[in-house]
Amino acid sequence: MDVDTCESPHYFHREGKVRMAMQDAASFIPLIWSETPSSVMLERGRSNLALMEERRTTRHFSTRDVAREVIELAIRSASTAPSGAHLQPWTWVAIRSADLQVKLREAAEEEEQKTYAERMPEAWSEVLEPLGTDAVKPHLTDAPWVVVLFKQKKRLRENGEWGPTYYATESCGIAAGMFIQAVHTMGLVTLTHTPSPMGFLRELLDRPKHEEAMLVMPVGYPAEGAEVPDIHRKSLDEVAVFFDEQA
Ligand code: IYR
Repeated sequence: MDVDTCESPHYFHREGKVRMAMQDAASFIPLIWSETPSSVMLERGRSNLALMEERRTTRHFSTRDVAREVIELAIRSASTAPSGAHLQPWTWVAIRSADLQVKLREAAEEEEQKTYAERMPEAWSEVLEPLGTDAVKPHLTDAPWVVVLFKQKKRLRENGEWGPTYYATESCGIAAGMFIQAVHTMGLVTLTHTPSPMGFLRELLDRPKHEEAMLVMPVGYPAEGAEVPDIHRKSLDEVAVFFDEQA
């Protein structure tokens, strides 16, 4: 998938001329870009890696409040993500409401209890067990904020008809990653929670039918004494293959 090129109007060549193939094409402006010296490039890359290596998913959240602007900044950062045909097929529902968080937790736990007790095959539970996950979700009521990411499966066209969105799962996945990075950069923690099934979220949060909940992310400070599983990340050799003529 090349979501970035989808942001450009599609061009085609005919009789030596380049023509627009799309109606209402966006106009073009110069790319704002200035060269980063290679020493600075590496320095930034290394410090970004060091920062991201410190990111951990914890299940233990403090009830300490977080300013709304922090959440707005994370959502705005995430929403700079590339997306299929630049349709930006996401809706972020940000919740700081004890009442709604209790409702959300109760509904999520109800589904999760069935999942953990009845729906989860052994091949799944054996990989979850070391991570200590279970159907009890205190982080949904402890964290000051819960952000729910909805994927827009359709869009309303100018002619009033519904059309599809494209690569919406990939687009929202990229945006979620950027949200997680923004939260971590600001010194807070989040947890990617995927209640399954999560259809109840559409009704609870009053979202339209063409939107589908994808991720539930409590955001806040870690609790004092918060713990994380003692797990390690794969090395570069384990995750990457290079075809590099200069090596
Ligand atoms: N949705 C459940 C189960 C779960 C599944 C995976 I894959 C995880 O990495 C963690 C949990 C839950 O949120 O508990």
